[in-house]
Amino acid sequence: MKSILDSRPELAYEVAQVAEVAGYLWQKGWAERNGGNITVNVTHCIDDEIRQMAAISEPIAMGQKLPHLQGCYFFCKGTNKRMRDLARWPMENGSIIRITEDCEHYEIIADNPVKPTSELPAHLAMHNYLLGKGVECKAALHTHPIELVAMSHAEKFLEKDVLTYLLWSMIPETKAFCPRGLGVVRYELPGSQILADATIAQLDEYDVTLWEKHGVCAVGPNIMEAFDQVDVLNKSAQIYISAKNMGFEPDGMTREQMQEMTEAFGLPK
Ligand code: 2HA
Ligand code: ZN
Repeated sequence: MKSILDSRPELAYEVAQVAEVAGYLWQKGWAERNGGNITVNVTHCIDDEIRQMAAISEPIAMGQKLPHLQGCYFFCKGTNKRMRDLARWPMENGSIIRITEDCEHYEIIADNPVKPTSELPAHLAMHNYLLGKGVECKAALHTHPIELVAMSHAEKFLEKDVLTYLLWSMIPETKAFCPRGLGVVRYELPGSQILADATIAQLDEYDVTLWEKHGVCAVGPNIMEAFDQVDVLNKSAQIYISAKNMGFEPDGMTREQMQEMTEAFGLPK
């Protein structure tokens, strides 16, 4: 079948990166059934021929005006599609959408009329917010990492920055590779505008936000880096839980060790 990716190596590369990450999410057990979603801003790969392409769907309302997304293009996982299928057949389980001139609608342009993810309001609101601030974050990822979600069921871990400091102290690399820590959004209905608004409120401080009793939402310059931040945080959660399973509360790195590492790596305080 003809694909928009044919003879467009840059666009094909972006989609291949999404497919690779989708496979990791499935292998990690973070993507049961249709769980999780990915959107990537691919506007930098779009040529004049694509700009002229007719839409293959009606314009679909986004439910909000997102002015910084005017004329942008996104690759989106399809709603109700499985990550494990996205890994193998990305263009059958996702689609490329164009934001229309009024910034209130999108239309699907290729390859198939696959309707985007149910968390599109949160994803597009995040892309809009970051573009408005001039932050170079092209990818947004939502997934259900087991240990982080488990920890979100305890009230004591949901206080601001409690989990950030606990997870940073489990292994030095966590702060090095997730230097802005982990924000927290209290439980809201999946796919809702309230969840989207609460998530963008975290973006000034954090790249990764924990959705209570649900999952995480991460942004990054590309999909691999968004995935890496969640992977690093969840690894720390696994170390914490392993220690608890052995019957003790892990000591964590000391304040002095954290301080030494923060200075050596030139990280924010
Ligand atoms: O896409 O994970 O939160 C399915 C979900 C919704
Ligand atoms: Zn979810």
